[in-house]
Amino acid sequence: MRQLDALKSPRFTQISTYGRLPICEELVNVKAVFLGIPFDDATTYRPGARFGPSAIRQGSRLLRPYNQFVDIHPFDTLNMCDAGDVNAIPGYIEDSMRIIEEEVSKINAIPFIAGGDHSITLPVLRAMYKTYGKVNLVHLDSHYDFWDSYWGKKYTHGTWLRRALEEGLLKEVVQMGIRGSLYSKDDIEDSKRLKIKSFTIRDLKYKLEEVKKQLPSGKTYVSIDIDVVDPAFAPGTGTPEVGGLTSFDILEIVRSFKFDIIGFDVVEVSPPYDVSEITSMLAANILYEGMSVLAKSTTP
Ligand SMILES: [Mn+2]
Repeated sequence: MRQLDALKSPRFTQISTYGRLPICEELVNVKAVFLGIPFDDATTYRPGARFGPSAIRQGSRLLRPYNQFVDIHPFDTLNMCDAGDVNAIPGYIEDSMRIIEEEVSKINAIPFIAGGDHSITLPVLRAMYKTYGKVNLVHLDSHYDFWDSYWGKKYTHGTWLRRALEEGLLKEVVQMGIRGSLYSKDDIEDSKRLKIKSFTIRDLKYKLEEVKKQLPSGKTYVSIDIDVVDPAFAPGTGTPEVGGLTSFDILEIVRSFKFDIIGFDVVEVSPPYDVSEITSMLAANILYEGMSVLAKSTTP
């Protein structure tokens, strides 16, 4: 109950000097936590996502307790707290992945994760597999992220999904928001071969309601690369692609989720490329909407 009391304390109703949530002291009756994974050594272009967690905490400080569109008090309902950051090791991808998997496995609550580059999702999915067996994945991104390797290397922020499929961690996979230039037409063929339901940005813009019907039901992990949002709304990221979702679009898509959320990440926020906290505030709000949908599903 300690986290709930902290949420009601005067210190918390004012703005915390850390993030929006009180720091976890003990995980009693805590249904969900915020967790930072400050790792960006698997990025292929602009770095900086290791500073995502601290910027997203800063971006969360303006969030108020009641979500009027979902009609829920997410922090209160889930008795949430901030579980701090995973101790990833700069420069050591495989070691960091092992540590991320271990740390996420230890948390007996649904994690809402701030990345970090997209490679962190692979060890998180390994941890999900340990707890739940195979899970569904809803992946919002401007990129496919199922390439086999980059520079001959298997673990990068563009290959995590291929590895997760090879390791048998996933059931249904639905991708949304794909756009931009590709390496070749093979990328499109690969999504069919890998049995992934891939929807482009045009699918989202022109037939969103049909796409929503393709979303899975049951236990589902959500992974959102902030670059699914247009760089005009989310400039602080490593591999921006023009012609994306608006900030309003992404919030509405998350609010429409009906499946059971077992984990949720927002990755690739790179604060050194951000302007006026626009990207980190958006990331904090996307996580808030995810928490709200989960909270709503736990109330009668
Ligand atoms: Mn991406």
